[in-house]
Amino acid sequence: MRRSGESLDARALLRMDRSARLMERAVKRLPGGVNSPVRAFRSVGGDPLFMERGEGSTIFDVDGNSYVDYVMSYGPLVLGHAHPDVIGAVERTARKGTTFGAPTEMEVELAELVCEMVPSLEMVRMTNSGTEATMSAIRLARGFTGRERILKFDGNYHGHGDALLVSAGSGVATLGLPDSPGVTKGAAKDTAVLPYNDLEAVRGLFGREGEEFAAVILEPIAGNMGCVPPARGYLEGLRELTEEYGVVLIFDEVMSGFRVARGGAQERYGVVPDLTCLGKIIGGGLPVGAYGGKREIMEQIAPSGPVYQAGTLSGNPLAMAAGLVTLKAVREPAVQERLEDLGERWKSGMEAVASQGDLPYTVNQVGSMVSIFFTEGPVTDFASAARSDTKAFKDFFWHMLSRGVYLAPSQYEAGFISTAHTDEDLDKTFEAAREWFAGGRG
Ligand code: KE4
Repeated sequence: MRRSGESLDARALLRMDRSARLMERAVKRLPGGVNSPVRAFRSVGGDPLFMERGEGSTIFDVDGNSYVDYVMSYGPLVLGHAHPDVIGAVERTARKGTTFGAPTEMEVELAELVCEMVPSLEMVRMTNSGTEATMSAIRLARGFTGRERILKFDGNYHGHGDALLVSAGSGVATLGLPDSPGVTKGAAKDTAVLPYNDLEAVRGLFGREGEEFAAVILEPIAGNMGCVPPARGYLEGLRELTEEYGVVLIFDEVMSGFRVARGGAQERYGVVPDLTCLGKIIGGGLPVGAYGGKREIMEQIAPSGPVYQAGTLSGNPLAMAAGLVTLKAVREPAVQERLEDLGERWKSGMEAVASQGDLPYTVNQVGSMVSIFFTEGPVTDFASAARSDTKAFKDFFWHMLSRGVYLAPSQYEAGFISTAHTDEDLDKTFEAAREWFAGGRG
């Protein structure tokens, strides 16, 4: 049987000295050496790789190692790294100036395009991150309804806004910090948390206290406990309950938006929320978030209404240019079909090799969002995801990395496939995984 120390052997196969030297410097000036916690490899051990460049589906670290990349910056790079059309648009735009603090035509163009693509959007406001989008949507829902309480779901992550950093998924779950220090009782007291995919729990809460709630916010396809699809009827049920109690339904599609259908999960499942939060793909790799929805709600946002929200670089030309190129590409049916096909092939190929091993596994996939969990299925919520054998995941992660396949360094992150991923990339992935499963551990 393979020992848990196996990953040390796998690590030994990687030349990492430049990364190691950079990490020594980084930790002196950056908390944990990184600008976002999940990048620090804390849940898989060891130090992170420092990356030099990306090209298509491949990422290259500073020691000259290359990898098939399934992190893809945690979702934005749906067309792959350094897509020539995106880079060209950013270069051309930058030559005319990078920011003006004044409206520009491209902001109108991107707003029109996003409203054309996403069923719930009549109006939209650009921000600089998904966190800004969700925290603004929450404030807007509270301002619009005059109510204060919000409902979120365990294992869902909506960025690091105080009201939403309560039993979050993603980095917080990975770090095992159910509630971050610094989030005050006052900020958290109005946030209720229920298990994901449990409609009866919502029905019960709302039956007792529904009129107190301003909003329900959820990932319509969860990606921050690993990839977990909505249970049949779950989204429809939430739509009915929120309508019954006058609660704003917010889909956080920062991850699923434009990826699982051109109009995101709301198009895929045919359930239209009142507000939608977007990020990642909408910026094509540059910092963009957005929130939008029904006109009567969005017109409450300053300066047309009293709910304040602002941002120096919101809608900046470089991000708009990258977003426009990216969304014009992903709105094409052929692109969506390719993403769907790649995701399905990844699932079936990974299941085929995992079935050769003796470790329990579950592969979840929606479009080009994928995850393998080392636990008996089904994985339908955070409790079932958290039953995964994270030691096995750690071992798997380092084995795959040493074979040139870069998975997210956490069981609780989804994998992302881009249009740049090839048959060779998938074959390399399956071959590396086959080796691990056949090694007696998996
Ligand atoms: P940002 O503030 O990181 O742009 O977006 C926050 C956010 C909001 N909603 C959802 C559904 C998200 O997945 C995210 C951010 N996702 C993580 C990955 N799980 C970003 C990676 C990181 O934190 O470094």
